[in-house]
Amino acid sequence: MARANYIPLSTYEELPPEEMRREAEAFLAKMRRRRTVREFSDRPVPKDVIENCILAAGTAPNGANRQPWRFVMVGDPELKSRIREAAEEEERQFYQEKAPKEWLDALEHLGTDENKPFLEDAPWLIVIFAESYKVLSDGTKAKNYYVTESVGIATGMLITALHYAGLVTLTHTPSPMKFLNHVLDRPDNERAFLVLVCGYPEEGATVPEITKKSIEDIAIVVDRSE
Ligand code: IYR
Repeated sequence: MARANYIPLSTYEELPPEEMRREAEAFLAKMRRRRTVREFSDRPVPKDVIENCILAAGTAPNGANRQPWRFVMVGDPELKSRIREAAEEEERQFYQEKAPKEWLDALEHLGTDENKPFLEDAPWLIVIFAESYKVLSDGTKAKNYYVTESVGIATGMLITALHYAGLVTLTHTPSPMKFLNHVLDRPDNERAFLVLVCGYPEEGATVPEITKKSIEDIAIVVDRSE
């Protein structure tokens, strides 16, 4: 492939240390307000808001700039019902047969089960597909790189963008997810990565009282000794 033309980095903005500190603190405060929500209102959310959040996700760093993601925005009630039905079938098997006891024990405090009404209640389901390989116009396959990492980063940015827009999300991972290819008519080179349920919280929605790990628990500092 021809080498890209290199242009000056004109979009970068350096911040004075005080502002840098303020921005980092403000961002943390905003992110600490994000909660995964399982009870959704059916209030509509404009499509252009979701599209802009998806465009923000599409700025994610990724392997060889292949941008190996597809975001299917499902707002059609009929399709949402079909997704709910198929997901609940998979989930019934998960909760009643397949899941090892250790996994069920780990989930118990969240109170999740096979019932997924949010798949119909929420105005949008964003089904994220990872493009495992690209099919060229002559039908040959071209490998994509770091697909899971790339799609994972983009998904994190999408969740952040939707939170910034004043919406709530639920990362839903029915397993297995192959049914989503059939229901949404996606080709074989795409595999469903996760379903991001998105909208307004139901009035009176509750969330589990849980804590996040401290800086000591999640960061290891390797620095020059002072
Ligand atoms: N996919 C199932 C189970 C589930 C698994 C994990 I790990 C969670 O953090 C939450 C749920 C479900 O959606 O119910």
